[in-house]
Amino acid sequence: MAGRNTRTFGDLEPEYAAYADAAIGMIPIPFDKTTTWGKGADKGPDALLEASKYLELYDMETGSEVYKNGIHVAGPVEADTSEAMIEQGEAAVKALLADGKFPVILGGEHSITEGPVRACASAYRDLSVLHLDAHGDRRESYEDNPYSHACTVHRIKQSVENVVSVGIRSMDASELPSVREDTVIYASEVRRLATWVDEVVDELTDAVYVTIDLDVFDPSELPATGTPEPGGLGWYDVMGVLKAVARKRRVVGFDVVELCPDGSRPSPYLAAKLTYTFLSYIFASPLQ
Ligand SMILES: [Mn+2]
Repeated sequence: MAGRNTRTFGDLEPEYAAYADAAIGMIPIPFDKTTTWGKGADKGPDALLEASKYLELYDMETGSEVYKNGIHVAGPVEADTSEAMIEQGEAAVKALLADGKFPVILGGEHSITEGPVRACASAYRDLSVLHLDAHGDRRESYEDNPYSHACTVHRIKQSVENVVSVGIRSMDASELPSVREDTVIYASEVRRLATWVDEVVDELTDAVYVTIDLDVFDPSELPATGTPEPGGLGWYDVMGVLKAVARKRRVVGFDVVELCPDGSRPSPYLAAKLTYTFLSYIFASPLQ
């Protein structure tokens, strides 16, 4: 709609998008400094928000309209260095939590996850992180950079003990000790284990932060990401595990990262629908 501030989610009317009454706060972190192949994750938040204008705001599965809780999109975190971006991301999420709002962070490359996880780890004791990704992300350093998007899980394990990874199908040999410490459901296991969703839920503590690297999806469903990997999960796989976690655990925040817009509509729309549907699951849960 011409003239409307583009930084809203779902093209919401001001009464649902204003900060004061919104239960949900979205923070764009359009950061892309360390990605190694396809560049453009800094364009992810705007593409997701633009696509969100075309969502139908009634969620059929839960029979709910989660937008009525209010969804405010904050000004973006803009930083030139990884250190500054992580600090500002942590501060922005802490401010939302202090105001009692549910944080949703829109990336950006995967390294944006560290600040929000730190903020949630200081707010919730015994926090788990559920990590959806094609990649292990457990390198200690990549291309001589410890802040690389390939190091995210290694870094967040400094503030959170329990990380559960789902969808992994590409990693470096140096990551083996780290994946052996954690619960990892590989993409191949999603295909063949009927019980994988229960296993994921069982391994999570009560409070859970979820980080969703969109390359967890098969590139046939979501091609617009910087480092696509074949053999990925489908929409119903991802939404199935998110629904179970929303119902059985307390989700305290989540991020959606590594959308690298390629000019087509399906990927940004999938990212927007994923964000909205997950919020519908979370807010329909009696635990919320
Ligand atoms: Mn990845």
